[in-house]
Amino acid sequence: MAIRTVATTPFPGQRPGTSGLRKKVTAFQQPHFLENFVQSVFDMLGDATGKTLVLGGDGRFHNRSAIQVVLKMAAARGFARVLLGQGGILSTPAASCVIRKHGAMGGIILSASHNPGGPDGDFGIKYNAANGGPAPEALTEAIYERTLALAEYRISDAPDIDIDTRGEHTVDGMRVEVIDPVADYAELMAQLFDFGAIRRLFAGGFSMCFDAMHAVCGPYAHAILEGMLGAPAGTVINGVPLEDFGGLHPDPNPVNAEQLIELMAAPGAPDFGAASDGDADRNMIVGRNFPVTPSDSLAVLAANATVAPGYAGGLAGIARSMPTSRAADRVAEALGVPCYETPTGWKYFGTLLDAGKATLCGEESYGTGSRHIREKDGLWAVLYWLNLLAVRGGSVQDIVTAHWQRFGRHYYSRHDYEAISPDAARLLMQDLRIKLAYMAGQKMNHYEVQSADDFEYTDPVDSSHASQQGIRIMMTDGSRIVYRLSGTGTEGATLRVYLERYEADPAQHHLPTQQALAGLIAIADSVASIVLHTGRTNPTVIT
Ligand code: G16
Repeated sequence: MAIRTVATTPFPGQRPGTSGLRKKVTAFQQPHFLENFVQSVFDMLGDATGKTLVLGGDGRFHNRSAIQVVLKMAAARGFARVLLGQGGILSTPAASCVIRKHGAMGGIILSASHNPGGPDGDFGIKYNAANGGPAPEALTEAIYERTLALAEYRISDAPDIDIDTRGEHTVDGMRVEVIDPVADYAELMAQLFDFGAIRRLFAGGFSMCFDAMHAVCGPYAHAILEGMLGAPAGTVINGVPLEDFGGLHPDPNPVNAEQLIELMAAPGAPDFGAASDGDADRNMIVGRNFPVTPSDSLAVLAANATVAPGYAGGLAGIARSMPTSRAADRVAEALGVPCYETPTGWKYFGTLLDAGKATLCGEESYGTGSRHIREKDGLWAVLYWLNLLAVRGGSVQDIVTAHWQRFGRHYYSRHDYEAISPDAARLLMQDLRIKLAYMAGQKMNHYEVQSADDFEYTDPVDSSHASQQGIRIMMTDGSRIVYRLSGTGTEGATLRVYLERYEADPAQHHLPTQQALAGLIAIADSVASIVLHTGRTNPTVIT
């Protein structure tokens, strides 16, 4: 067997987005496309001699063939060992857990997360560093620069290995250990949560539906919920990972997880519902006919953090992405701990977690997590809720409405305009930036603008700086409108409009969300001239 050096030319557009490089499967199927990116990642890493790389993906179409390519390139790069999830499967949180537990140099995760899969769907790749977290911005930019100058890559001509059988294999002298993708992760969950209390909850007849959306969380949910915690068989639905997610869009929100939402609204609904996404890092929590917003979920978990043994010592701080509602800020204030506001992207939480400044983190995009790993973690959030329900009793709705009574309610919604023209999207944002300077003091319907800006962030730990992270219009009553362009889409551009209104009065906590936000929605549409710029009269998705 030999290492081949293959001449190549750069592909434009290999800049990682909010979370790694995401493109259509057909883009990744072009000769050299994947190899170029992997080589660019490897070129930016230090000496790999004697080091371990973790490898796995969400099982989507193209995962298995990409795994073989990465293995052969890792052998050519000189890694001593690869820990590979059996069948090429590793959820994003499990990969983060395995990197940390086994002291790996880093990991490659093959996933386009919540994006649709299949031959016509999306594929993705991201590099996670030794702390288990997404590569920081400085590294992803360096990788991108490298892709633009790449002239060759190195790959072993060793044959493909059997990735379905656990145990040791060799690729050109590099050891490949095919591991159980669930074991390390399950062990960690059992350390954090009161599995005894949750087992008793299920034994007492508590019912749950977990929708794995035919994505990677299925094996984890089966093993932990039905296996270790004794939930009845059938608790996990859509639990077999499929290459095209069974045609589902594995994005756990009330629009895409329609089957679960309908079930939870039907007579005889289970006590508790939850769903996770393509790579199992996102989660949605649903009570009986009662979806919980991710922002509220973070705030509720923060307010009740100490119910779980792994967090019995309390919180050092909370972190949320800027567009996430400020429900968590109120909890942080009550607890007397700091609340950090970061740009969108889990990578921005890494330094805060490493420095012990934040214990819980969350994002409006159905992401919640903690210091236990360096990624958001879908099943972890579900187990936290189960632990809370087991200790506190009552329903999901009881817990959330009691929380609103204590802290007030942050009505919250996100309106997405998908696949719009990138030029139109840029122009819309540009126009908004021009308007920022004279917005303060303007009266809009019954709102008055207190301030408006383009969010900038200086990391309190490493002082790295990020600018143009979303346009914020803040009202005097605490309401907000935020505009951002998505960094994870693969078709045209996606405009996200985030709407938030604070309501202290419990008598006003029962309104339908879109109704409660109607005034702000009208302002958001007109200030940004959304119809004029995009030609769209309605959002594609409202969550
Ligand atoms: C990724 C990031 C998240 C981010 C989300 C949405 O999630 O990890 O931090 O909130 O994208 O990003 P955008 O608004 O730019 O599309 P995932 O689950 O897709 O990896």
